[in-house]
Amino acid sequence: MWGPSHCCLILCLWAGLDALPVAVDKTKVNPSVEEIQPPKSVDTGLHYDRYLREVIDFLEKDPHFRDKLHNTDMEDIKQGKLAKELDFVSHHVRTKLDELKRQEVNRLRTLIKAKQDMTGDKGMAMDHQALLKQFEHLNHMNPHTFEVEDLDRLIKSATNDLENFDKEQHEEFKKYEMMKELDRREHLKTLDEETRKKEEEHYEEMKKKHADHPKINHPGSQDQLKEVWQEADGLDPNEFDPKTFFKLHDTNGDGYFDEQELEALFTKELEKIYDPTREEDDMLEMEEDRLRMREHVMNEIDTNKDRLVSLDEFITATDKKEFVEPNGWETVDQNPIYTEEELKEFEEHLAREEHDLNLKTHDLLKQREELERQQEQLNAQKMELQRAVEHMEQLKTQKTEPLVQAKVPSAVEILPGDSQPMSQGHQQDLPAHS
Ligand SMILES: [Ca+2]
Ligand SMILES: [Ca+2]
Repeated sequence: MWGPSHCCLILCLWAGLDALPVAVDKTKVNPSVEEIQPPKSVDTGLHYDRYLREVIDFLEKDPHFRDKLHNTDMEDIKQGKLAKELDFVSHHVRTKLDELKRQEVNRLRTLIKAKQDMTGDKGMAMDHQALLKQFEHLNHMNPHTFEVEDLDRLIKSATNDLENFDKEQHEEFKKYEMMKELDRREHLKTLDEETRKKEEEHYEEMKKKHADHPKINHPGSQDQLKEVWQEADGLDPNEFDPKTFFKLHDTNGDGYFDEQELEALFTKELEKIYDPTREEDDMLEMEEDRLRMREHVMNEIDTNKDRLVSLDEFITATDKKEFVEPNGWETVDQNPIYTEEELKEFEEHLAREEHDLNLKTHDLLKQREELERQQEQLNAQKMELQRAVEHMEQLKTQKTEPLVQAKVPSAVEILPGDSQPMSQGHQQDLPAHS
């Protein structure tokens, strides 16, 4: 999709997009071997992914803008210098961007509407303008045209969100590990003395088994890359050449190592530690190790901080002393991820959440009881009403029967010596009907 003249921003954003790992299904205990390969992402996970991609696509079509992108460095881009160049792009591109923005605003409106429908606020008047404020990747005050501010906001939101992505991944992983440990401890409590001892022993044994693996090379070091060169590429280690190596592993041929291409380089290393068929290896820990390796190498090599490794940056790194004589590398399991204190805090946090949930459930149950009570009352009222209607109908028939009889007086009424006095009404009615 991208030509050879990729600019820094597009590469940076695009690399960020491509490098984002697909969320791993934590319920899968034994992922297949293919899953060890770095995941190919189709989506950034940013909710405005499509809008972002389309805007970048169209801007790349404008020669002036593309040219400016080449000559603006990442810091200036982040400062908003690039966004100003939007004023010079062709009318055709601007019109298209306006259209994209209108579509995006409409999408956001639909989102807001759907959310309101779900939460049951249907009847309430919607203040779209106010609700649109929560979306920072465009200027909601002007929903019709795509302006400098829109591009500025889009760049800032995307770089910011993508930078935070790794941080969130680490936090998620930490939570996962703490949860795992809490579950294990809870489970131990349910066992009798003897079984518990056995479980504890098994746990320690698995830990030892996991820790027993070949030496891990420092990510990005000559030893590490040489192993890839020899084992994955099938080349002679004595002929290792950084430039050739770079070309071989710049898979999409754009002249840069993006995050995904870097992560792919660590697969050999990770396979030394993790095997999806072994009980003692947790594949989520492998993903954390992969992320840590990539972050480390990116930090060391990517000197202009555009989240990409250019050939120049790579060659400079291979000239350093550390490339040949690196320090050791510690994997996730070699350092505690959380302290006992943090675990306790997390447990309390979970307890609070559970408590809140219980309170909510209690409230809901009470509401249901109240509704049921009201329903019963309504049913009772309905019955009452029905009875009243029946009674009235009875009265009506009782009232009309004597009238019908009045036309032909019954024998009882004309019998002499009848002790039954006739009702007032009958006395008055009779002459009228006779
Ligand atoms: Ca590349
Ligand atoms: Ca770079």
